Amino acid sequence: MPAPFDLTLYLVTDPRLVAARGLLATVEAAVRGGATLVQLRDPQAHGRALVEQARALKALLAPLGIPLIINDRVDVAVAADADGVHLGQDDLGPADARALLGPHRILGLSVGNPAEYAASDLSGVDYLGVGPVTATGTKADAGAAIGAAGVAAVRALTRLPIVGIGGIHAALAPEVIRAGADGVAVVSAICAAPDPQAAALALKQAVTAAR
Ligand code: TZP
Ligand code: MG
Repeated sequence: MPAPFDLTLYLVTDPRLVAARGLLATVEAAVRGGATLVQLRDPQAHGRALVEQARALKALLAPLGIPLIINDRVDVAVAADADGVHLGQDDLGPADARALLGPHRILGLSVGNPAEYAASDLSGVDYLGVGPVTATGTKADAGAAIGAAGVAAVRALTRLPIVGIGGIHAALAPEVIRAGADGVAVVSAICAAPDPQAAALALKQAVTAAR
């Protein structure tokens, strides 16, 4: 079992959206604003560059007690000694990932809708990313938006912790929480914000108030 983790405000990074401010500065601001978990996501990056970025992020986050999750890449997570991995439906299967990660790292899985949940192998999965909740410009192949009702439908099927993702901003966060999500995951609402710390704070407050 991994150590307990907090899905309240889950920052997912995007290389284009953090380019101007920088990856570390953006993540640092988000954490100051209240982000509770960070995922390094850069689907185009080569393994070597990702490991370097993961090590730098870990050095920033570990002293703060914020877990670092790596998108897709089990090898990168192990190499950089990250806290976990987030898998899509086409990545390594959860059982294979768990075997490579060992028992203590966090394993997340993306689920696009209730049917996809039902068809998923959930062995070794610690939490679900559910969405896109609403339209997102960040991930081209994110699939159809399921709304808060879609989050509620997955919530009804599982006891796993759930984080809503896709097009979420502070005004939408309460609805996602009321649908049964344990937290919200965002890319652009923080990475593209003029003030990522203030954006994170607003999201955190919206989630906390909705509980
Ligand atoms: N997975 C499902 S939607 C999405 C990912 C990575 C992108 C979410 O980005 P944004 O900017 O918060 O809509
Ligand atoms: Mg993926």
